[in-house]
Amino acid sequence: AAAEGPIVKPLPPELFKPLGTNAETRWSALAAVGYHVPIDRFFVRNHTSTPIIDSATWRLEVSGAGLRGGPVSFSLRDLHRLPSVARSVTLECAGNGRSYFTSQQGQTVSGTAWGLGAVGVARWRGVRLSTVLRKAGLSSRAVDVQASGLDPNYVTGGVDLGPVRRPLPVRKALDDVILAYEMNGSPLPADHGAPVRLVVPSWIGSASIKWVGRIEVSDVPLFSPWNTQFYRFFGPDFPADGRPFDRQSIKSAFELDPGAAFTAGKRVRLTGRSWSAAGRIKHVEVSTDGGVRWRRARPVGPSIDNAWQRWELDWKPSVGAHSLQARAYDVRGNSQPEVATFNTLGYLFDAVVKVPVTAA
Ligand code: MTE
Ligand code: MO
Repeated sequence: AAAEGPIVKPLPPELFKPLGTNAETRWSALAAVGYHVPIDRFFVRNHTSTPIIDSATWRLEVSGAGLRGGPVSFSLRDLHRLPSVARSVTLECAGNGRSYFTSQQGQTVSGTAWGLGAVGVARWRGVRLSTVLRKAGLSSRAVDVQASGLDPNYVTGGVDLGPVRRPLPVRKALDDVILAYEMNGSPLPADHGAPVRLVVPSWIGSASIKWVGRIEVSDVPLFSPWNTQFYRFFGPDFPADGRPFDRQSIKSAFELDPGAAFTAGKRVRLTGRSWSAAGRIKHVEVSTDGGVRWRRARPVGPSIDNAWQRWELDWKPSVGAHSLQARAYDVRGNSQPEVATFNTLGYLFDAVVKVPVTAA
């Protein structure tokens, strides 16, 4: 794997906000697109940088004491010959919405200061991880399954933490995880994990390991810094060594950027999307008066499990400053709270976001 830039694809400023080695999608860039987020505006979250991998020589090595035999290796062509599946699945960084802990709740958190643009739904095609594990000789002793990325090792505070990796319990690995080689009908692009990445539905984005080179199948529990040091809740409400989590939360976003300007007295169509890792979105409420009155938004298109629900609502703004809010309810009875649970690393912000807009 040759190292390239942090991100290889173009990042036009009207589509992305760059954040260090990452880029977040501008929500205004989703107003004009359909259910799936096109590759040219899908967010990128890189711990280090995007490697360029030759798919002709790339191999996936599956090994470990959770297999009946020795290591088994697959080429991309081998994977293409196995039965494929395609699913629309949300990929969302655990830190999505982190900046609102500070701007709405006045709390200090560390990590990339994402707005709401570290999320996207794409159509992923690939092979079920279960198919590959069974072909590799999965044994009944298997406990955890851990994919490692071929991107440069993550070095922080002078310590080399090794390749980006995180274990999955074998039960999840066999359930709905995909080894994806296509995104929205195209071969997986470099920045999103070419030639092959994991897509782990309902889990935080960090579990969906990009540029997979190796899968370890273990007969004992595995640990990595990506579930012992990061991606845990730390803070006054949690144990000293933090509380681990794996599932994403529930959120809503308007397809506009904070500070958007409208024409007073003229009807506008507000559009947005809501999503929940716990199940399909049931309905969405919108307030245009700072949370006093709430109206049901009209659903647009499908509400897909592990993906999102698009919605719209018409509004005639008066002159002045306004605060727009959207609140989603899923089929499991979850909804968005007024205040998100504080944790020092700023994960899983799920509260209703107040979006300032003006009309003149
Ligand atoms: N996989 C590898 N190998 N290296 C990474 O830095 N970042 C993870 C995950 N997979 C990462 C990775 C994180 S934190 C997220 S949120 C998603 O990839 C982002 O996927 P995307 O860049 O395709 O949007
Ligand atoms: Mo992430």
